[in-house]
Amino acid sequence: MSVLREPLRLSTASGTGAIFDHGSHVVSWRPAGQSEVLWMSGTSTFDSGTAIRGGIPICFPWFGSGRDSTLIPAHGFARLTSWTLVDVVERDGAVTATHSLLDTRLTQNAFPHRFMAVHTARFGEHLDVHLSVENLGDSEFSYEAALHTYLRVGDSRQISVHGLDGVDYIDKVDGASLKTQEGDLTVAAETDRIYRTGSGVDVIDPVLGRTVHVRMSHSADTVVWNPWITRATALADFDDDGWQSMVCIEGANVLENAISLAPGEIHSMGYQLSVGALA
Ligand code: TA6
Repeated sequence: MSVLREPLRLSTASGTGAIFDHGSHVVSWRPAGQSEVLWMSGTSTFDSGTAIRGGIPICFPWFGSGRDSTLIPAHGFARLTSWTLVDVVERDGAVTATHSLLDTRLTQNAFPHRFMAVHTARFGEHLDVHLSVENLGDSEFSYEAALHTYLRVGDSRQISVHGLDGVDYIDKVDGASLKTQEGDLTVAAETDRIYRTGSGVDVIDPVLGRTVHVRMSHSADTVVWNPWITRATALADFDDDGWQSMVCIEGANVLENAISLAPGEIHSMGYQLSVGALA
């Protein structure tokens, strides 16, 4: 295990961002004129053996402990692996960092398939993230994936998440029971839900006086997580009071929405953040 070097810090007139090769993990995005949009834990470890707590972890090729709840490490190996920086390109006022990850003998132990994953993060007026996976082998495989975004908010108890009304969700803090959202989502207890939609949400934040627009492409699920008091305290790398200033809004393809890829096929999922006035 070794300590991670500094992230790649990127800056244009439209904003700044930062990304580690470890996990191809975005840890900062600050559009011009705004405060930081992503939440980072003050107690996150930055070493090669653990996942960074905050920013945008990439969960791949499974989510949590996988579809049969047996897999380790949690959320797959992608966030624990150093990706290869392919290039950094500045264009039209934004800068894009591209990383790739190929299967290795080590990944094949856990996930016996040949693949190439490519992650692009475009830092500009918007933050645009894409994760594509190509099947390089000669038989079909399936995988789960999530862009597990930690959003920084003024006070999680005062936000409302708009865009999920009428959507079915799996409530992981209530025995994975299936429920239907009524109205906007507010956070008033531990929240860990898989909403069966990828149509995007708006996070209305009266304390920071802004709305964060979350848009997704080719994601069938939206995961919403806030650990609340007890879980936050139990997690060593999570600030005890960190639950007050974050909410995870994740674009995902999990459980029966896992992606199947035939040989040579590619699937690409996208996630975009932009900041607007308080709705
Ligand atoms: O996305 C929500 C979730 O799967 C929760 O169940 C919670 O455990 C969280 O991710 C964090 O997982 P981690 O492995 O990073 O501690």
